[in-house]
Amino acid sequence: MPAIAIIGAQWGDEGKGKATDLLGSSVDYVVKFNGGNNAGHTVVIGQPDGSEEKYALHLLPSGILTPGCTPVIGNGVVVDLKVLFEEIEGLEARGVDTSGLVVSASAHVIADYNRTVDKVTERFLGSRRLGTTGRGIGPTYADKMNRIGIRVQDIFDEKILRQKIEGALELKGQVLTKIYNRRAPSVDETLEELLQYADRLRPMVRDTGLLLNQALDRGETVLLEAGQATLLDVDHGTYPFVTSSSATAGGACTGSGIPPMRMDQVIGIVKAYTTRVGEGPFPTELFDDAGEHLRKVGAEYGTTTGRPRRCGWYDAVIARYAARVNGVTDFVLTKLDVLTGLEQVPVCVAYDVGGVRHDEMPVNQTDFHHAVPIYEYLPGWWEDLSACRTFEDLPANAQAYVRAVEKMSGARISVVGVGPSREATVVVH
Ligand code: 2SA
Ligand code: GDP
Ligand code: MG
Repeated sequence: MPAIAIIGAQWGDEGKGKATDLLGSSVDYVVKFNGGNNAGHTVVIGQPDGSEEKYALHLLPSGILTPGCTPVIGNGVVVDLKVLFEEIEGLEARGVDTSGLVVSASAHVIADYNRTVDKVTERFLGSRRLGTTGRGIGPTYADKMNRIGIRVQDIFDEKILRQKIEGALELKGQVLTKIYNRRAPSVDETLEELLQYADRLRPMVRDTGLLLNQALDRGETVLLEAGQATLLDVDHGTYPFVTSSSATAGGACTGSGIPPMRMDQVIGIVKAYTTRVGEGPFPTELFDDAGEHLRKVGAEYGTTTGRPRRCGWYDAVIARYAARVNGVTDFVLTKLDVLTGLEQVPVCVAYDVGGVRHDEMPVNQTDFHHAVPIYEYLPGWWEDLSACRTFEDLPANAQAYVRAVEKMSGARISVVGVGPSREATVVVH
């Protein structure tokens, strides 16, 4: 399987980090193709002494934890250089070899003024805020589209870098001072902030599109790891309550330089219930004890910001939509263990919008805001699933839940997660 994309099928935090890590040992390259340090991917690795090591990755691809696998930051990513080196140092201090990391010369760089613009925009918007992670992601992608962005390759040419910063600050400086009443950094301040990383960054930088296509030519395997998820995708998500990048399978191509026809498999990661962090519509959201139960048992707190995640029941309309938008070939259904101990497990099969049944995602955003879930109730189970390793190990009602959800979701479920660690995984045949 030469090129495989791993995609979030809901609003993120489905367990993409664990899924990437699971496949990591059989792939040659793991590529992050969108987003930046807004992502939080958790990988839990069992140690020979029985203890567990937990890693939270933000900017680096999860493949960095797999010896022999080359981690790649693709052209579709926005890179905060300070965070990049902090994350590298943090992993090195824990004994992880990060020397194989490759960074695209065409990835964009998050400048100090864009972190400020992100945070003050949120404050300025007040009740209309998006609930961003405040990492400067949106303003940096806006600069990219506005053609005033700074790319990794610019860091190695001081004259060009200065010109780019001057160009960007002509606009950003006005926004910061005139609209937000903030001090804009000087050109020299931003220049100095970025140039300090040039020498350390230089050996990592490559034409990653060429590197990855040559790897595929040799028959090597490339895994493309999405940040965020389908419903947060700037085109296909719940706009404007989205992130600013292409988090879907199409984005895996544009964000890496691998053409669509070379993509062999698209794995959708989907949680056995739903969560969302930040603002925006969420039809199956729970505001009662059941939601609190999912948050507590599922440890649903932001990996990057620590924010409590909003929790709700499984939404098959969304899963079907993700299957369609991404061309999902296989789903990994994560966190089934979290549903243990419920008398009945509701699953949303369609929406009621003003008395009209919708089996597909309403194209009109206002309709989605008013969507009321139509539930089917599946019988629950009480057994602890964490030691299950085969589908047959799962209690009958958990098996039935997986099969029912599979039928509604538009693609086969190939793997089920029953705990955070690599080992807590059931392969479904
Ligand atoms: P941004 O910062 O511009 O990308 O925010 C825009 C929206 O995208 C959401 N977003 C996320 N949603 C889920 N998980 C994310 N990563 C972290 C995690 C989040 C955290 O793994 O838990 O720690 O809070 C992520 N990144 C961006 C964000 O909530 C906005 O709705
Ligand atoms: P990502 O952003 O999609 O990589 O997901 P996060 O790492 O932000 O959040 C997923 C959380 O669920 C992490 O804490 C994982 O360790 C954990 N996790 C992943 N799969 C499972 C599972 O099958 N069961 C349980 N209980 N936890 C899981
Ligand atoms: Mg996450």
